[in-house]
Amino acid sequence: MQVQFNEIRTKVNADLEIVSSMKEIGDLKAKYLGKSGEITSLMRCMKDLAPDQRASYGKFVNELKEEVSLIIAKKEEQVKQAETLAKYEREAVDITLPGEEASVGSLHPLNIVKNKILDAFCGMGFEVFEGPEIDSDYYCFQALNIPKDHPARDMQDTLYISDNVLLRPHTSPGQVRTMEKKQPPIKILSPGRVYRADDDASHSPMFHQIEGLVVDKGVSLCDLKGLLDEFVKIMFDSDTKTRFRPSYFPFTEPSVEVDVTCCKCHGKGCSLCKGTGWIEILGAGIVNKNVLEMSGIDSNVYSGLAFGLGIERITMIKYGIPDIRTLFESNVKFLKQFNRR
Ligand code: FA5
Repeated sequence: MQVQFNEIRTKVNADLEIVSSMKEIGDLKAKYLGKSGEITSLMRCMKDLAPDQRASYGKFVNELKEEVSLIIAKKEEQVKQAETLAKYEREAVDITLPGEEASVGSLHPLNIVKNKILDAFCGMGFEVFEGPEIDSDYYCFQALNIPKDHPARDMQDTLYISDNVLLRPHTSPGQVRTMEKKQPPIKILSPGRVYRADDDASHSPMFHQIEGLVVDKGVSLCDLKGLLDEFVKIMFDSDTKTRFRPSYFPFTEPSVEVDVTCCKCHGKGCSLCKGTGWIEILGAGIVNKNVLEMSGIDSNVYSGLAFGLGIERITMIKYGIPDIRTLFESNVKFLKQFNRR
């Protein structure tokens, strides 16, 4: 009996020499201590022994069982530690390595400038109203004091869908739609895409405008000048000046075109401003009384100012972009320059 027990001891020790994983420890436990393990089977043999031998046999088997359990548990602890250590080494991170930079997108320059313009005017109490891009002849022209066959229609190369439906050539219909819905005081901005049959380095068939409209009692050209002076100081440098030049728009009377001192040469004259020191940024004026009346506003009580600016034009001036088409080419190298990180 002792010989058999010693054989098992030797076998267990030999097996333990070569195990190196928790899985193998599990297999070893099953082999000796499991339901049909070798030591468990020894226990089962007890019933075949003579009654007087059973007690001492049982004692020996139990001692063997305890001994084997102990040495397996000891080895189990060692293997567990070794496995944990190996896992830590496998998962170790070298925190001295430089990090991998995630590539982050950025706003398109036109959106950066649009947001800046909206922020500037919203800070002065303007609300935003967006009109439709496909609009009627009435809103784009007639209600703006441009009847059918009026020569001023040639000022914009309009893209017609049918006789009365067109892609809006400017955001000025936003003035009419607002005045029809709202009585003064009115102070709105109407941004959006506009379309014209126009295509060269400074003109695009699709571009963006922002219309501004203020209607209240006693609104004058002085208010327009003050408002736009403040706007260009926010948009460009604080020493940027504005200049009003007489112009013509059927929906404003008087009408002006507004220039700012060139942001590249600060008024001295350079290639960007073609030597004049000034760059035109928008059209504006005092809302024509006919337009107020057609939209249901009493022109004897109220007056208004309006302006319309091109976002592409301001973006090109601000960032020194010579060709408008660059803004629509989706060239990632160009667009990455506007990543503000
Ligand atoms: C107008 O569109 C008037 N509705 C503006 C206005 C509003 C005047 C309210 C008075 C009162 P104009 O056609 O000049 O005006 O266009 C305004 C601006 O749009 C221009 O200063 C220019 O910056 C921009 N613009 C005009 N055509 C194009 C084009 N094809 N591509 C890019 N920008 C353009």
